[in-house]
Amino acid sequence: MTPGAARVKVSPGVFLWRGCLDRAAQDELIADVADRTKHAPFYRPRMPRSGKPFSVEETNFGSHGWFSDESGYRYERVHPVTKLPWPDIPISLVTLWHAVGNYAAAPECCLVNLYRNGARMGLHQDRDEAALEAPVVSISLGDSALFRIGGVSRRDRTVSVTLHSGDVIVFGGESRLAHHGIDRVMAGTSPLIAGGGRINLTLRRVTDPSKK
Ligand code: MD3
Ligand code: FE
Repeated sequence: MTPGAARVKVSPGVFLWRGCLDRAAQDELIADVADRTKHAPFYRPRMPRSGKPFSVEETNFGSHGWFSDESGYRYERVHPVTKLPWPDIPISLVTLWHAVGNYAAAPECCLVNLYRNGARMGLHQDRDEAALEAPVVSISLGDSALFRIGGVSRRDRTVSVTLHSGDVIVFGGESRLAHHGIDRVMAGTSPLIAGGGRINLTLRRVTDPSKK
């Protein structure tokens, strides 16, 4: 898990480490996810108000889990189905956060997104966290995906980048409130996940460590 020299600036505040995780590290993460999803299975969040199910399936690790249903977007301490606390964040991911994040406090949420059968994620902002000065660290596993990022205004122009298995991308500073989404996942581009698909792990600080 050594973030090598290949750090690419995608847009202001956005840095991409291509091939940050080798195949062994990717396999280990998939095993970590499989262990934990036995106790905290994937579920389909629903859109606020309409209740329309997401095409992406989700679960979380850590003290805070991101969740959405008819009542809105929020962080929850327990799994919506099992009502148990979320599993712990794998140590290797906490280490990665500290290696690339340039932020003193620990991550509190690892959102796990599973993309199968044409799942996608529309352009949105992440702003349910109190700790907006903390970066967001995202790890791509499995099939390649076309990621799009714009600016703070929804009308700002966007740039697209293909994310491959093992890529790590860090969003900080002025990009923290940038609009972003996954336009499509390219089926059959990676052998990593049994049955195909893409898993994205997103590490976030939720509470502001200076307000505790
Ligand atoms: C840029 N997930 O779960 S991760 C999400 O690949 C989400 O599953 C996408 O957007 C995925 O909210 C993209 C990359 C990401 C995550 C958070 C960000 C990019 C971000 C926050 C601010 C700016
Ligand atoms: Fe997001």
